[in-house]
Amino acid sequence: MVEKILANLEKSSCAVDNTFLQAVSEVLHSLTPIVESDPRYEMNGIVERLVTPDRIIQFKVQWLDDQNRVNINNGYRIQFNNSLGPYKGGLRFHPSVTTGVLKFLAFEQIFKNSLTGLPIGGAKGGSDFDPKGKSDFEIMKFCRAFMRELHQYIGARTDVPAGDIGVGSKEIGFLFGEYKRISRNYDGVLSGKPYAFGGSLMRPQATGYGVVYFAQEMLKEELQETLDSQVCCVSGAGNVALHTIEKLQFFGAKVITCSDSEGTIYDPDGIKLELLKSIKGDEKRQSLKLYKAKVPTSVYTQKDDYPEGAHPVWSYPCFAAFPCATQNELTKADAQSLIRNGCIAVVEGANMPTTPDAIDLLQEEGILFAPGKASNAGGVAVSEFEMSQNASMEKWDYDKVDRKLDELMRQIYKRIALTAKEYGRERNFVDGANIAAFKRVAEAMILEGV
Ligand code: NDP
Ligand code: 2IT
Repeated sequence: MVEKILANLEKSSCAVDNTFLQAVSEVLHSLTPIVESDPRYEMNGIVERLVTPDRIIQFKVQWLDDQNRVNINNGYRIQFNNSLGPYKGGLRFHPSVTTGVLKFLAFEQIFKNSLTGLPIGGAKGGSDFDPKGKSDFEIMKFCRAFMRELHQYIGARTDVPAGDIGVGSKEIGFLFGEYKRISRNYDGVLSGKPYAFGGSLMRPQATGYGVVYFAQEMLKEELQETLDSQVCCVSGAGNVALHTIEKLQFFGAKVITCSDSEGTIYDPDGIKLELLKSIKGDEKRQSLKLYKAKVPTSVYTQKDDYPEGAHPVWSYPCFAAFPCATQNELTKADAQSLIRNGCIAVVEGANMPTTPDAIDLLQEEGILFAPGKASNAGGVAVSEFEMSQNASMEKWDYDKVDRKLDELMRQIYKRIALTAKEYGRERNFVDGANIAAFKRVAEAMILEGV
């Protein structure tokens, strides 16, 4: 049945849907045994319903740049599934954004949100707008124009967007300001807001910290290992990467790499986080060349000089690797390089950063592999905590959010490890995550009827 659904989907899809088909294919292959073991899933059309978005919203965003020239971008919101709660998921502003990319991200979000155990459905949105190189004023004008269209589709109990690539608390602040002006509602319609007006403490840190809490639990339970004194490689230099590096360093690890879309830094003495933050933090989005200029002993490799098919960020001996930039950034060649260099765990901070053939290879070689929908779920979980605080007009302190995040990441690890074991797939955390997430969503879909 699963093969038939996948074939139908492939037939009805176009080239921009590649990443969506990749995500669906991985999930459906994990689900084959469970779907075929329970006739209720077929009777209720659960798999077909689950791979079809509830709605795809597309709109035009027109705005004036600093020279008063007219600019036009596409805006999107994909509301994929709200069986477990209001649609929830980030907004991505990046030139590579298409409906295909957002469908993959929204589909993955359903499963991630299910794994948190919290009442949130799956969605994603964004635009092909590129915030890089734009003035704050231009970003503000774009965000206002984007929200003029988006506001009618979202609401604190309907759909709650947040950040993703190219969208941090600066952009969320501008978007929230415009929503408030239009609706006159001061409700939690977006998460990841600045702390000054309803944001949760620790939301900026949550995804990266959660990744490391997950890694710590997995390493302890599976290998009786800790991160202390271990060498780690991280890719990316944005929100998720910076906070992953911060927490890894807190636990005593030595992080030797980071990257952006233009190049890679290798610092054998360990990444200087304060310097990196001064270049990349708070949506500054400057070049990593500035890091090399300040740390002459580091190595900067420009993208044009990368070897064919392999990324230098994964070419150094390390204990664990944390891909935190973007989808399909860690290929089979990179996996081979990590294995050769003694890596024992790959923990995804980004969404689907590892290609399917790389995952297969890592798993065959017994490397612990944590899929992003489990290991990066801390961001959306703290978003849900922010929704809770906004709804009850409360403010939780830093320690409370941190404790709850740590506990939640441990629970996700336990849930997927147990599920994998239960279905005879011990240590296959991809199958464990997909099956555990599916069961919760499918049950809700059956109970609510068609
Ligand atoms: P940011 O925009 O803060 O940072 C993205 C980083 O990845 C930047 O260093 C960027 O480089 C690099 N990057 C982006 N696109 C590419 C590309 N095509 N090739 C190479 N490098 C690229 O985003 P986040 O840190 O928020 O997001 C990173 C990943 O984590 C994404 O996959 C996102 O979906 C996922 N994620 C984010 C969450 C969050 O809470 N923010 C939650 C869960 C997952 P440059 O600066 O040059 O553009
Ligand atoms: O991919 C993700 O989980 C996010 N970008 C965060 C989503 C959210 O609603 O906080």
